[in-house]
Amino acid sequence: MQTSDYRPLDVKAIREDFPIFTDTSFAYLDSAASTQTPHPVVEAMDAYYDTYRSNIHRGIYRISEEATDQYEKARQKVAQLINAPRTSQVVFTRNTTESINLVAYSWGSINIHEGDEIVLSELEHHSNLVPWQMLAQRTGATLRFLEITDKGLLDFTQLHDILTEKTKLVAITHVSNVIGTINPIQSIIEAAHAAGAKVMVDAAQSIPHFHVDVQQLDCDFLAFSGHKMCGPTGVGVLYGKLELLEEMPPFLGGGSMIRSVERDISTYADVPAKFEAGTPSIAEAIGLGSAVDYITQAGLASIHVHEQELLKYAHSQLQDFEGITIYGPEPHQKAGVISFNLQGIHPHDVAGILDTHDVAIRAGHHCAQPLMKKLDVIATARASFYLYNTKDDIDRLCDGLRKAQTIMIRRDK
Ligand code: C6P
Repeated sequence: MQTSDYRPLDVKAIREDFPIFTDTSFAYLDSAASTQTPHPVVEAMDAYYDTYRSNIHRGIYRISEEATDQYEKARQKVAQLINAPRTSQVVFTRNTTESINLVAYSWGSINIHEGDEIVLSELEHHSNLVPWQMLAQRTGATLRFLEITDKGLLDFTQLHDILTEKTKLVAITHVSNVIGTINPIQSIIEAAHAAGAKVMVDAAQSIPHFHVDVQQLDCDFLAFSGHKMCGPTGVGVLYGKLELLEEMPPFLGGGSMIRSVERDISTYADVPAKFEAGTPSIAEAIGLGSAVDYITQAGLASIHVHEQELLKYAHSQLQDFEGITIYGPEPHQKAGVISFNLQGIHPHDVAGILDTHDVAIRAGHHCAQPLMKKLDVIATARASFYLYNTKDDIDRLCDGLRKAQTIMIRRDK
């Protein structure tokens, strides 16, 4: 994790970039689901719609060339953000889910066979589980799971036993969206490679929060979503090693992904176009490029340190609540997420009462039902932080929780 660009965040100035925070009483604590959008990102998309809206990679006229140029610049910005060796290794998709499905269908169709094993962890979001279940069902491969300890950390002692010559892929989250655990991804990648397996990193909850360098990690694939990093919905990223992307068959067929088309057969374009069939999310990709500028200017090291402070503060405030269970590891072992339950109150009630207090959190299974089972709960309440959150937001969360306990305990009597 680089700290070279660290300087304290000017959170007051940052909040002014987000029109939604003009309402100063609103505590938005659900950025792990989707972040808010700063004004420069909306402006970048507005500029496309107002001044050069057109399709890309096909129009021989000025505004189409401008649109193509801005779309490709966004790709360059994303490549720089993750330190991809080449810009062409960045494929625009709709979201993390689509990126993972792309790999499961395309790479999986030529590399996974009956008897092969795919290693996942108990922390996975359904997006990094269901596509591999579907692949296993199609091919006769088997899924194996790295378990977590009582503290919510991966049980590293299992890693070397679970990785065998049968392991073809390790598909693992960098950061748990439920309990925030930051996995030791570099060590996992090294161990997987030593066993001859490829690694797919679900970086949906890491890329927005700290520096991730794909060359340093040496991961084979990495996926993330624009809407969790101040960008718009409808655009995501798949990074892949060039030789893997080149050998993979297309995922979707149609316009833009071809080199030539005959009546019965086609040849395909080079990467990334091979994986970007049809008209892509143009404004959204341009917006994502602007979001990359935004979080880079704030500084990813600064964002990480700020979130760590908020997490420590949240832990210190929440742990005093009667009947609270906080899930997952200590603040320094996780990214900006805190999951908890209050004894005797369903997390949906907690979230509903907090909403009447102008505090937005998420409650539910967080698209991680196997993890809920492991934690022996049906749901949790989850507060998550980003660069615009303050300790005041956490104080409001605590006030709302006190209110929830008062209401629900009174009702129970
Ligand atoms: N997690 C949350 O509230 P999409 O929906 O494709 O943009 O992202 C899917 C996804 C994949 N992996 C992880 C680790 C994630 O956290 C998410 C999205 C949101 O936790 C919405 S369920």
